Amino acid sequence: MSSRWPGSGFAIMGVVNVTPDSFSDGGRYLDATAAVEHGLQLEAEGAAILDVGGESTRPGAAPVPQDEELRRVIPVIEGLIERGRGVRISIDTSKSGVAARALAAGATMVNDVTALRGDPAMAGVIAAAGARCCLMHMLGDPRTMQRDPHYDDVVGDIKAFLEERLAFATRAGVAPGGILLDPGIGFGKTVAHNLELLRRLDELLELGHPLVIGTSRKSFLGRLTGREVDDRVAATIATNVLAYVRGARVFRVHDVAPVHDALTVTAATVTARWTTTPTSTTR
Ligand code: HH2
Repeated sequence: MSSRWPGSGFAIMGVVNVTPDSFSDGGRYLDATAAVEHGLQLEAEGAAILDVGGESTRPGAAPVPQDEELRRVIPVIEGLIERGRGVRISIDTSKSGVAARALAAGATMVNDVTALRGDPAMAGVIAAAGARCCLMHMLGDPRTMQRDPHYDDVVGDIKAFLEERLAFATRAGVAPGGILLDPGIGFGKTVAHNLELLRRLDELLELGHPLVIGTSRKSFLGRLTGREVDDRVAATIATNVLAYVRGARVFRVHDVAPVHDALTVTAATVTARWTTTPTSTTR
């Protein structure tokens, strides 16, 4: 059984990267059939949303021309809509042309890591389609973002940035009820910045929008644990549980099943909605 957002507390956004060079799963699902099968598996494991991306955002990633990005993602979105059991599709792109085609193919959300700064037509495309969008913080761009990032106050600076982007999006006609916010873990942040953001995530709740968090397999977890990218599930779970406790409700992850279990238990504990019946056991 999967948790749906909104309503039952949290939503998992499963990552479907149709790229040769994503940092943790590049090349694994470049073929549309493999990507669709992978997405269906993530839905079965509890993902309420699938985030389909055709261009890596890792530091130094090569830019992908629009035609190639479309060739990668559109068949996957069509396949997931045809064969999925109602899973919602988010398109992870910064190009308005890709967003428009993805929305026409059935996606209902745009996850733009530039927060509508990359393509001047993006906000209009989202507004015209009445789609949801995720506005994420990034310092600089993927080529430069990890070069000695600096903030006066990492949480305060990111909060101000997201507030300004929210105002921009709503002025452009994006429905405020469909806007999600993401501090952009790993996008122009040191290990200390990422940890401070997780520790003080609740301060971003004051912006009044659902918070998305994406820590999955990221390098700061490798720096903390000494583990390689494929061996960071426990670290990913720890950060997602903490983010839930601090108020995040949408969790962008590669390893859906274990994170879903962890958040189910966390949500039941924190919200105390689980009722004890006379026949239930305590262990
Ligand atoms: N992280 C990545 C990509 N997109 N979107 C949001 N909203 N939040 C994130 O934290 C986020 C994101 C990076 O992860 P991944 O997709 O696995 O890697 P790559 O960009 O190399 O494809």
